[in-house]
Amino acid sequence: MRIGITCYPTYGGSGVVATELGRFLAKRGHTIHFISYAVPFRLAREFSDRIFYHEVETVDYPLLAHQLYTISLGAKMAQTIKDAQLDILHVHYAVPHAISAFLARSVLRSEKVKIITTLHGTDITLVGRSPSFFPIVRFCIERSDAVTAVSQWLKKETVREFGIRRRIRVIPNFVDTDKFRRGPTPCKRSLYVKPGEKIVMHISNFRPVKRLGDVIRTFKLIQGEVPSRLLLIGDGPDRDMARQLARQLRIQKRVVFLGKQDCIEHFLACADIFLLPSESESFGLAALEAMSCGVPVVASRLGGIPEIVIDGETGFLAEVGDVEGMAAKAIEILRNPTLARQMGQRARGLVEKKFRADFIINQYERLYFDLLSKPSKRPFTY
Ligand code: GMT
Repeated sequence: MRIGITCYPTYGGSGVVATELGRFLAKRGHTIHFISYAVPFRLAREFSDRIFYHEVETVDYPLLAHQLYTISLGAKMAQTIKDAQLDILHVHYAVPHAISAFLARSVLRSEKVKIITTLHGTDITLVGRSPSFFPIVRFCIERSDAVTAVSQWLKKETVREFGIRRRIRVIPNFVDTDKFRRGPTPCKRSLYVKPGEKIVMHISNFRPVKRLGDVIRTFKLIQGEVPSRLLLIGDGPDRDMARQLARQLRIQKRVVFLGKQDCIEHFLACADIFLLPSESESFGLAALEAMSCGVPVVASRLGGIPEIVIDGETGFLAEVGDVEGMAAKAIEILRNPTLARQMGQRARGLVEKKFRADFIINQYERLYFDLLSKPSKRPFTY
């Protein structure tokens, strides 16, 4: 198949999932055309003669106060559908990608290319829900040939918020279990901790929704009981607040800010515990990546997280903002090597069973083949 993929190319779970999907599909012999404004970051070091990248050009003109990305993307999609004879155009994150895809197909006046929209979370729960976007997002969900959501929770939210009646398939996110595992990646604990100290880790885009302050406060309690250091990977608006808080709590020497990192598997393979105290999370890809590396996760009980972190089995869940509860659970794991090992093994086992790449890629591939085998329901009617 000739498959177009559009995603946000910078750091973020939806871009990671879209890029990995493209990589794995290319390995299966499909031709992949990424359409975006930059090379997706996990693709930058990849070579494949089956993967192409089409850069969206924006128009700069004094009259245009705002960049017309939705239109520019639609134009590039239309051109790529035509030139590369795409069978499938799979967009990740509805806003504005699904809108641009619809525009592209309308311009071409053809329903030959099938549009698949994968909902990732805030495209529904935050951006898509805003009153001005709501009707257009609902329209695009309804007009896509197929819609998938990354968790059962997100599917329910979409149906509830948008009153959607059409079918939404749940295809969860996945992880490359060969890359994300304890064994092969160099684990340089000595770079960050002294012998006997534990590594507590958090990876995110440091936006308020991730509750970085809770990560710091939880760690303050943990390090009071268990010799440990907190490794923070990522960057974003709450970085300075987190530094300041660490100073205020007098733990700044125990908190290491590692900034944005491309090869997070190298770090996760060293971690003893992963914290994800978010106040909204449709899935929580970073938690899945940690689990794939055999790391127990302590996280908020909300959104799609309970679909991957099984409370008491692969980690622990607590209510949002329950810093004491999360710290107590983390301390319980860190003090008990047997529990930590068992939870890590079960986490890895769950990922291998339900979230490994080949298993999920099969589901997307089957969906594409299904759509292509069915004739268009209606003649062109826009
Ligand atoms: O948080 C965002 O808005 C970014 C977005 C993304 O593009 O990565 O994250 C969402 O999609 C991820 C990949 O499916 C999920 O793992 C995240 O849970 C989800 N974020 C939220 O729901 C807040």
